[in-house]
Amino acid sequence: MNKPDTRLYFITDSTPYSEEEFLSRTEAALRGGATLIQLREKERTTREYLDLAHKVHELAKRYNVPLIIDDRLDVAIAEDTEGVHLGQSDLPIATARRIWGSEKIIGATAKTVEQAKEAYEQGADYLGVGAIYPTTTKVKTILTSTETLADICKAVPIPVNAIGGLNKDNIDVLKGIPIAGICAVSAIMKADDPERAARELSEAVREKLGF
Ligand code: TZP
Ligand code: MG
Repeated sequence: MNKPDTRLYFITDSTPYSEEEFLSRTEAALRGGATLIQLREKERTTREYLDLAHKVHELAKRYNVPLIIDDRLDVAIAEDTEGVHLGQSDLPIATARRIWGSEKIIGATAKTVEQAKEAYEQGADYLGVGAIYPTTTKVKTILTSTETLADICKAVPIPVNAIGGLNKDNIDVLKGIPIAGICAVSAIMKADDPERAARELSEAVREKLGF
């Protein structure tokens, strides 16, 4: 089992930015203390996704931060990233594990205890659970209660991350729930100063949630 450091899991959204601005914001997030990074692209061609994955991978390597590719095992394999993140309509976790082997990080989205247990049994290394709050990021999701989040943490022995609308001022609601970290897109990506935003979020997580 691979145990990535998911304390501050930064997920990208390149949508409104030029490539230069996107890469500069992404690097700022890495400088600010993101412990794990996911490249999340929904609109790009395979070739464009791969090209961007390569550029982000070069950056992430400099900061020793593992890169996870959202949705697309083929892109992850082609760039030889450290991992892939699969949702409920992507390749099954067991299939990805069979294809890519035991050394790579495979993450899964889970919104119920049943989905969480299934992903764990199929070989997922960590889970993303949410949305905890409504989000402005483009995503097909529903809200997940903090009770369900806590139940999922109890049900599986792998790291569980909370996701959805989280920022430094609203993570108190997660206190006492044994999550391994939080995921954030807009709180970092869309901040005036993404480096400071990542640093402050990382401090808030340490102070308020104790990790
Ligand atoms: N899955 C559930 S909520 C979400 C994803 C990918 C988006 C989270 O984005 P933000 O901007 O941190 O709310
Ligand atoms: Mg997906």
